[in-house]
Amino acid sequence: MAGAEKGGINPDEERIVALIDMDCFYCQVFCRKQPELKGKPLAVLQYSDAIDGGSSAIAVSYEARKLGIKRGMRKKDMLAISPDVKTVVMPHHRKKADLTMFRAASCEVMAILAKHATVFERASIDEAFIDITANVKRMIGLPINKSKLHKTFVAGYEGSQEDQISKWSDHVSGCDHHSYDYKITLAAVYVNMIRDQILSETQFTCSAGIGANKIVAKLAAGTHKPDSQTMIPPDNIPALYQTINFTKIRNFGGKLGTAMQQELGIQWASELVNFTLSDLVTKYGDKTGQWIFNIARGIDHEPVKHRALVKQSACSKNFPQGIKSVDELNKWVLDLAEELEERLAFELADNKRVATQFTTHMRLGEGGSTSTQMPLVKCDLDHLVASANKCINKKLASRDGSYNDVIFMLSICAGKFVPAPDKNSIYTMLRDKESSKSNNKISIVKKDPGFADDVSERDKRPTLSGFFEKLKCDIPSSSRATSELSEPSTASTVYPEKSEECVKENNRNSWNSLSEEDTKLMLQPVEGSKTRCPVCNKPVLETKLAEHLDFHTALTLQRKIESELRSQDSTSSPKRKVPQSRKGSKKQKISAVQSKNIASFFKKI
Ligand code: TTP
Repeated sequence: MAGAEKGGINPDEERIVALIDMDCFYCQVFCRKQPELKGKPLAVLQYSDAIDGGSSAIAVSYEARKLGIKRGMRKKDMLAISPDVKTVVMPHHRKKADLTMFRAASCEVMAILAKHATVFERASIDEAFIDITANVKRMIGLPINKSKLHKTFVAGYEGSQEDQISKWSDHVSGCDHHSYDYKITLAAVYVNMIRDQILSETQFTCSAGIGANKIVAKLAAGTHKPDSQTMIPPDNIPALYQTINFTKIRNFGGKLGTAMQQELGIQWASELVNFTLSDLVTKYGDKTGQWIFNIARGIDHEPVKHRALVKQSACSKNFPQGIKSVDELNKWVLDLAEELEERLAFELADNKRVATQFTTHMRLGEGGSTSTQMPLVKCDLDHLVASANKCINKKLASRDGSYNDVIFMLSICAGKFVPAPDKNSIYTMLRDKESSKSNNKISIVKKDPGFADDVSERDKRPTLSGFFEKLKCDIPSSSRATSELSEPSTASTVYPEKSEECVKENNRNSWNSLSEEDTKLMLQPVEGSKTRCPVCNKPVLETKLAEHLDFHTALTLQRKIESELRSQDSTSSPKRKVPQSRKGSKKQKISAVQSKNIASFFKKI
């Protein structure tokens, strides 16, 4: 099988993928705002020195890198290396880094990328994969013009950039137009054009990797930075692998990579090929073993997924000294929830979608890192605060009502976005009606003595069942349970320790600056993409969720009608015998109501 896919190409599924990665992104955004910084050694600090005596760099310009300045260095250490280093401090809002300026800049770039690729997958605030197979297909037949391959390198080749392109052009001139080497060269020309456009429209430089799949494109992108691109012809993958530490391969950076380092005793990507499929399957199981075996040969079947919008919105805060009191925790829960609510409001207004899942991540003193998930019924402040408290209490409240651990990092996150239900749907109407009755009172965790809050008190908020209760109708227990904010479930206890991961996730956000046309393009639902219904937790096509929620509402109405009919029945004299024929007519009446008013109207999904 591997032979059939030699060099990372599956003959049935030939793709050309590029990873576009902005160069020292935050530095470039600052330089555009303050042009006097351009070309200078520059570092972006997390905090000003007044806030944190020795704040460290989160982004470093290439001029500063040449001097030996690295990300994570403290300001005083950088100045000791070179007094010429300029520093700027991240903007702050609510005592947290404010990413608005960077998100807006990211949107400008992503909008250009989305226009030029058949499939576009945003990977982080400054990175995106694009599948340009179809774009390249349209170019087949064009002659290769060396001048269009400026700033382009060929992985596996040595020498200057000009030498590499000269050698490669000679090779490609002998290839036919169906060969992958010819097509990847067209792709390099195309990506150069996109990078030029990004530069002229935004003033930002970026780097790119071009290859047969996401894994090799990502590896290639990192080999020549800044403002350059690298193509990786399939036959050159073994040569590239000889120069790359295997932990640099996507997904090998974490626990799996560490375990592999210990168990396989390898350092370079090229060494992976020494292990047989059965070795790898025995050590890592069928799926992971096969996957590693493929990666060793440059094979990766994962397609570029259509994802123009962020997967989730997260707001987080580190507490180096730990949260000291319940008041402090209350304050931060409220602050984070307010920020998240703002972002979710943008998601609704700009992208016409709502989040249906809520996750809380915490880094604790003794409890390590922990993550709790629950369905999100509504994206307002009230629900966000209540959900966060529920998750926090579940983890931290001990029976005597005291803290049982210290929080060093708190992150709240809303995800599993689905298209916003239609304004005219029954679900939306009922939800809005119910919501208008909310007294907007936000209750947070109990003041004293600890976290053990009375959740039932705190969560006295209107729900769908509340709406029906007001109507004095019986809701069967099953529907009541599902229409209320469900109990959180612990999803996993694994959370990326690296703050980088949190920051990157946090960085991903809205698409305010896209044109209507771009937004439409990006909002095209992924064919067949499924989500879980926040009410019944069943998998549902994203595009059908609104309709599915209408079904739940209809079901509740149906039960209400049944219940009303039952109660009418029970209030009638028990002694009075109902003739058989009339009993039958009542059943018919119920079923007539069901079939005419509800069942026939809402299709079960
Ligand atoms: P990166 O793409 O990792 O780095 P970069 O763009 O600064 O530099 P390079 O040219 O090497 O790709 O991160 C993108 C931005 O994300 C970065 O400019 C600053 C921000 N960031 C943080 O805030 N904290 C972090 O720990 C990291 C890694 C990045």
